[in-house]
Amino acid sequence: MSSAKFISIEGGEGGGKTTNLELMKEILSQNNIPFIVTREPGGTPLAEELRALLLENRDEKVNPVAELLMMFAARAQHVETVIKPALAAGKWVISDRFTDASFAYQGGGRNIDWAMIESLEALAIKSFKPDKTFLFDLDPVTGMKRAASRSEYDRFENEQMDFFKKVRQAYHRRMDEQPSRFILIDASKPLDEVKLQVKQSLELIISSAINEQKKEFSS
Ligand code: Z5A
Repeated sequence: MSSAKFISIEGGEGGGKTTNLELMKEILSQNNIPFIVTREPGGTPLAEELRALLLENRDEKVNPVAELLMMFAARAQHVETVIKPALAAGKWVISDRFTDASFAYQGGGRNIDWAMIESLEALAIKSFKPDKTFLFDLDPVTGMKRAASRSEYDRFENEQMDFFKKVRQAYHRRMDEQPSRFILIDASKPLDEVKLQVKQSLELIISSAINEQKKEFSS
């Protein structure tokens, strides 16, 4: 059995996912761990097309359930054609967002019933989950200030502050429901401190994976 791990990174706007993803790649490379980096929505040609449809600003109001179904359509394709094959080949997978984002944005932000998302999760991906999830937690007012340096906002970034507050609460609800999977990162701290916490947490995951593998070999 492969001891490759599936790690997702989550959080609201400007929390530093992209910035810390680079650090995670460096640490895995230094430890000679084979890995792929992917993202949601997206990660396959079909899912990237769905991403473009989902993120672009449009005049037509997008129905929240239609949005949720598209997120899961992209995810089903992503899991079966990219994530599971990589793990089976012994490669670690780091995904910039995964199912927790659907609970946070569509459940929290768009008020879709939690149980409905759980049913869809079971149907689309059989509740397949990351081994560990880094949650970059940040007050959305600060997050939006950080993100403000970007030239154009996509359809999600154009939402109101109340939406982002609900997204943050929903991420916390998800973490409270599955505490052992989550690593909470206080993204309000200076970047050096955030990076140190990410480094220490990822190194722990790596050392426990190495121990798991040693046990498998010796049994
Ligand atoms: N979405 C959804 O609704 N449902 C779903 O199921 C899924 C997704 C999967 C695409 O996400 C959108 O899809 C997303 C949710 C929705 N929309 N939103 N919003 P995305 O991940 O592609 O886009 P994003 O959320 O906008 O992420 P981002 O732009 O990549 O942000 P980030 O990675 O968290 O931030 P960053 O680029 O690393 O940092 C922002 C700036 O802050 C940058 O200048 C950094 O240098 C700075 N920074 C970072 N950390 C610090 C600290 N600690 N101190 C000071 N400055 C910092």
